[in-house]
Amino acid sequence: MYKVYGDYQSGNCYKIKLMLHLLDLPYTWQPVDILKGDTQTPEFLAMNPNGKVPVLQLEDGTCLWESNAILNFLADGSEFLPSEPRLRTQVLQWQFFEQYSHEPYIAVARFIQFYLGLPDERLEEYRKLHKGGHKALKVMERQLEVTPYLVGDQYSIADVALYAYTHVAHEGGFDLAAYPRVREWLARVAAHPRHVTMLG
Ligand SMILES: N[C@@H](CCC(=O)N[C@@H](CS)C(=O)NCC(=O)O)C(=O)O
Repeated sequence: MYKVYGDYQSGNCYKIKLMLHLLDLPYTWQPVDILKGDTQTPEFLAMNPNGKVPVLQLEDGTCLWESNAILNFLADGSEFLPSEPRLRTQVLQWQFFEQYSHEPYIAVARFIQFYLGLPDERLEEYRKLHKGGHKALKVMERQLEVTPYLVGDQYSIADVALYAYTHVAHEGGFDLAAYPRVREWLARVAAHPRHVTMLG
């Protein structure tokens, strides 16, 4: 059985939980308190030298880290990861986009607002993050005007990766009113019969 080290409120950790539910795989969850420094202990750093959740521990003790890498491991051979090289590359394309052009803006703005309570000294940074976050949402909106999921007609781990922080973007102060296709896509993803919510 898999063991996940994670924070329930973290979108990066939620990706793993959602994937395990979509694949109907059993797992245990070990809560990790980021704000208390649980990710910086020698024991945790032995599992992930980068000191971040999520970590997926396999039965043989191997620890995998980086949320999107873990998604690729779990989804291998399933309907959520196409084997055809062009489609598989498009899945990776959206996952790299998520880590470089989406998460650093939307997740960090959410961290400042939701975890830290929007302290004055981070307001300027928060406003700058909004510019980058809206740019990422526009890129998604344009793709979702053309296809129901980020890679064509099939729900894939590209959607799992981007759903995680987009569905809680409002907790970082992002209004999705201007992104109707993104909102329809959020509802489409949430309608999957094995969908699980972040805190569910
Ligand atoms: N690129 C990493 C990012 C992981 C990450 O930023 N995790 C945060 C929680 S969302 C964390 O563990 N922060 C604690 C710390 O940096 O000490 C991934 O996708 O897994």
